[in-house]
Order: sequence, then structure tokens, then C-alpha cells
Amino acid sequence: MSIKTPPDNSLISPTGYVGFDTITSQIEHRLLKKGFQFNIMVVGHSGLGKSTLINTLFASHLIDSATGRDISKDPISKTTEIKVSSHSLVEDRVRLNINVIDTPGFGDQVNNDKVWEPMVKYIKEQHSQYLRRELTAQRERFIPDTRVHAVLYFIQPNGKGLTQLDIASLKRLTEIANVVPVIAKADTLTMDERAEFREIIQRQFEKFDFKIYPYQSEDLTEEELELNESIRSIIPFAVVGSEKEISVNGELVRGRKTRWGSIVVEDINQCEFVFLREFLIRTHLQDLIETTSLVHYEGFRSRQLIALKENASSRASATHMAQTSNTMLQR
Ligand SMILES: Nc1nc2c(ncn2[C@@H]2O[C@H](COP(=O)(O)OP(=O)(O)OP(=O)(O)O)[C@@H](O)[C@H]2O)c(=O)[nH]1
Ligand SMILES: [Mg+2]
Repeated sequence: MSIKTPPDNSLISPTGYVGFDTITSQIEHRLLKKGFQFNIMVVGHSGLGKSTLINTLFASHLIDSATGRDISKDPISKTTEIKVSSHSLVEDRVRLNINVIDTPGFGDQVNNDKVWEPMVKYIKEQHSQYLRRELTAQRERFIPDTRVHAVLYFIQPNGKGLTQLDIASLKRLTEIANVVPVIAKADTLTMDERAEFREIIQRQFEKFDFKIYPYQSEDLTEEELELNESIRSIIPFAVVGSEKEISVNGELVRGRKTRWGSIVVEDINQCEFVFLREFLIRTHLQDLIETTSLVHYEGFRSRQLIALKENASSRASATHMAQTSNTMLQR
């Protein structure tokens, strides 16, 4: 007797309502309950506005959530060590937990080689912590995720290009995390200078073969491919950050007042801050999280497990050899 199986792609519509179309709302409900975790790190030369931009990006944390203190009136201080701060933002029914990893700028240390080392070490440590928790016999249902999902890399608006420190750092960081480069303090460049500078940087990325996020992928839809293509064309985003609100035509807006006039951070004709925020938060947040897990962490995980296996088998063969030579000696 032969059993007939339907072809793989045959679609069956139930004759009555079964109700599995609610699975999307069931997933949504579960995700909303759990909330989302997003970890973002800022890296680059010192004094480029790294700390400022983070405060600008998540507008709400002008109030320091750890101490409840309003930091908007304080001058921003120099970052001297890796500092992680956690924030919980709520919008509509969605809770977003953010870890901001602020890092000290390059150029302040006595020894400037290997400035990238503490950041690379931090990123790898989070991967290794996650792996350890995943490998325990009774692993937790939800392993707290401290893996870095995005590295905002700040480039000096020097009009010339990447520095040696940038090149060395980007090489290492792009191998282990999603790197999103930005041209810092874009208000110090004219529009033409920005366009020219962007081209120089894009050419350098190509020359050094840096894998800049978003990556090419085969499972993207036509629409997603187009969006990524347009994003790639404006990377690095030319941004301006500000912790203060200024008054423009009687309206309070986030911006910087200069001797020549004012820069409104959220005006798309003046800088690309809005595009960066759209990209990081509104279109690619989930993809940044997934890519970290499926590409960067997965790579780390398989390298570690292979090394572990090789170690174990070389230890086993060493023991075996020792045992054999012992037996031979005893004969
Ligand atoms: N012109 C201009 N100045 C900025 C911008 N963003 C920040 N600044 C100023 O630059 C100075 C340094 O800003 P920070 O945010 O402390 O820079 P940082 O990169 O965190 O500095 P370190 O922690 O020392 O590496 C402050 O005086 C900021 O007000 C910007 O987009 N344009
Ligand atoms: Mg700082």
C-alpha cells in the first residue's frame, strides 16, 4: 500500500476557524512582557561628542536614571574608564532596556598602541559570559543579554580620513561586532566638505575591507535590500549631538548655538542625526540584536567549542601516549 504525501508547498485552508492566526499576537504578548534588551557601545578619539550623542539619541535619559539626578544642567565630563549605565525606556506598551557602554576616548592614554584592547576585551567577555551560562547543565530560561549589539564608531571631522588608530581599531571591532560609523561634530564641516569626507571614508572602508553593518544577506526582501543600499550610501552618518535645548523661533528644540547661528539636531537639512536614530531604533534594532547573536556570537561560540574539543582530544591523546609508554617501560 502506498501512502500519498501532499507536495511540500501545498497550502491547506481549514474549512472552519482554527485560530492559529493569533500566534502573532501571542508572540507579541510574550515579547512585550519580557521587554527588549539593547546594548550599545560608543568608541573613538577623545572629545568627539560620544557621551553627548548617546544622551541625544535616547532623549529621555537626560535624567540620570541611576541617581534620578537631572544631568541636563551639568557640563559633560570626560570619560576615563568603560562605564556601563542601564536605562529602561517605555513607549506605548513596549519596554526597552538599554545598556550604554561609554568608553574613554583614544589619545588620552600614555601608551596609545592597542587603544582598542579594552573595548575588544569587553565585547569578548560578554560573549564568553553568555556562553558559560548557556553551557551550564541547568541553564536559565532567559540568559541576561549583555552582548554588545551595536558599536557607534566616531570619526574625527578632520577632512582627511581615518587615523592609524581608527584603522587598527576598526579592523578589530568590525570582526566581532556590528559597527556603525558616524562623522562626529558634523557642524564643523560645510555640506560640501561632509560629502567629500564621506566619500574618502567610504573608499577607505573598501580599501581595508572592513565589514560595516548592515551586511549583505541573501534572505532579505527586495524592500529590505533597497533600504540597506540607501543606508550604506549615507554611512558614515554626519551627526551633531547636543544635551541642551535651544530656542529657535520661540520653540524649544535640541540643538547647539554657535557664534554664527544655531544648529537644530533634529533638522534633516542640517545633519543626519535623525537618519541615524531611524536606522538604529526604528528600522534595525531587532536586526542588530539578531545579527549579534547569529553572526558574531555564533562565530565566537563555535571557535571556543572547537578549541575546547581540540584541547580535550590532545589531552586525551597525551594521556594515552603516557599510558602506553608506561606499559612499555614496565615490560
Ligand atoms: N561642535 C560640536 N560640539 C560637540 C558636539 N557633540 C559634543 N560636543 C562638545 O564636545 C565636547 C566633548 O563632548 P563629550 O560628549 O564629552 O565627548 P566624548 O567623546 O565623550 O569625550 P571623552 O569622553 O573625553 O572621549 C563637549 O564640550 C560637547 O559639548 C557636536 O556635535 N558638535
Ligand atoms: Mg565621553
